[in-house]
Amino acid sequence: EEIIKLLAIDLGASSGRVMLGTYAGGKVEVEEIRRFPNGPVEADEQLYWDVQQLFHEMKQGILEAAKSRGPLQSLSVDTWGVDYGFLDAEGELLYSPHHYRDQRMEGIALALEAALPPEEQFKLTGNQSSPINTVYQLFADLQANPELTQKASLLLMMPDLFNYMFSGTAVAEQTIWSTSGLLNPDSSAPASEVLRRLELPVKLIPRLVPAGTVIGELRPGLQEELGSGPLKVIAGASHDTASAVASIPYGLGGSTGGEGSAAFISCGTWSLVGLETAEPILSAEADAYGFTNESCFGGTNRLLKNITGLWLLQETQRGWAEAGEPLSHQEAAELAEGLDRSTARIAVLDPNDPLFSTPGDMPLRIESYCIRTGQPVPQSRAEIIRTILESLAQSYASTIRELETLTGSPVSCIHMVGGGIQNKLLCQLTADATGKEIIAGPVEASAIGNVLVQLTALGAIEASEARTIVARSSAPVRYQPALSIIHSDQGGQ
Ligand code: ADP
Ligand code: LRH
Repeated sequence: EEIIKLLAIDLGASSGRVMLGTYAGGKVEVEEIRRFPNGPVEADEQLYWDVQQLFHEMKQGILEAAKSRGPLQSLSVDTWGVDYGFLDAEGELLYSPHHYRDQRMEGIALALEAALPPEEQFKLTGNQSSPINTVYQLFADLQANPELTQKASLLLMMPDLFNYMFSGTAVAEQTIWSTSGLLNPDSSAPASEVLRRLELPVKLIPRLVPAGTVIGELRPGLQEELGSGPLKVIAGASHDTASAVASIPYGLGGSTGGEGSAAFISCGTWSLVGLETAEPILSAEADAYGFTNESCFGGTNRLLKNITGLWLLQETQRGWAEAGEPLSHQEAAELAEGLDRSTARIAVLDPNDPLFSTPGDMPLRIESYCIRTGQPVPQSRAEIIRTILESLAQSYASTIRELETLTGSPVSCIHMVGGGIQNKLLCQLTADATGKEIIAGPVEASAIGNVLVQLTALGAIEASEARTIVARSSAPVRYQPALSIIHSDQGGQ
């Protein structure tokens, strides 16, 4: 029986991890080899990726896996969207890549939007305009450092950059580039009108390749250093959200579930709420609601909204830890669960309010948001956490309703994936707020999606089998909406 082992390296905002993926007997398993922090580093009041440290951590993970679990066939890196680094003509990294929570785009957004209004960005690229998008960051970089036009020869999105550092081959993988605001809506080519209007050099964009492309082998020097043998390096679904969505076991939607109408919530630092469509949805209504179009593994479209997710809770917990009163994720969830249901809804936050998007004192910002919007201020830690979770569930529910309006068909059930589904209260609140069945799992969705896409690139599985393999490999947890809420929903129809 064939056993395939490979490494999925997933760089999330709450941590980076090197995961061993094992495919055997028609099932896929992931095992954590190494987990390490992946916070932004600050220098001169700007926020950056710690590229060298991360590369070191990834190498340690490969070394460990090769020694204890080898032989390994391949590796692939996925990261969050929008961030990038530059290579010079010699193929060396130029400058440290910025982190999107850096604030250098603030000063240039108006100038960019004067040349290319948000509605046109949406029409030309399918992407919702946002100051974190690559297009805004690149525009800011070129304004601040005009010499970049000469010095930079390629722009590599972060997973492409790390895959390049491993293999020496530079490509532009479509799923990660679909977050940039620089490609056409189906991510098949650069959005030439955008580049022209903003005077961005097209030569910076490398050769586009689809998710699941073998781009080379681990550099010989690294093979020797890490004792790994000739690993293949694969451009996977290198956007973490594309990988997460590739792991969703659609088709488990229960009695009401038609596959086409199942939605997803990828629940980590961000909450990504959406569904897959055959084509990008470019209507003014989709734009006005705040949706974006990104590419999925296999070339379908992902219509989704980026909602500032458990970041709110992570930042709150970070503040408490710094004040010497740390609280684990599990303790946080349990505290909020302890509140009585009937009095637990204290205030509702809009998680996407710009107030919450940058690092800082989250409880203080929540307080000022509540005062600004005339709502009671949550006082205890339990109340603060509960307010965050209830607000996330409310914002998921309104987004699901918008999706139903846009597609003209009801959402049958919702697949929740990612680290956040370990918060059972959040899953239950989401079932209650949406009135839909929640099918939760897998937790390590990005890593599993990353593994599956590598397996297709290696020719070990067919793309069409991937979701069945996940369904076979682990059972999801189901949450039903509370009865009172179903009744009140039906009453309104
Ligand atoms: P990312 O990929 O953005 O780093 P993850 O998908 O790993 O995010 O999800 C991280 C989030 O999952 C954390 O912010 C935390 O809120 C939640 N989480 C992780 N572990 C637990 C747990 N044991 N109980 C409840 N929530 C958890
Ligand atoms: C989630 C994510 C999301 C956005 C954001 C920047 O981790 O990738 O899809 O692109 O980070």
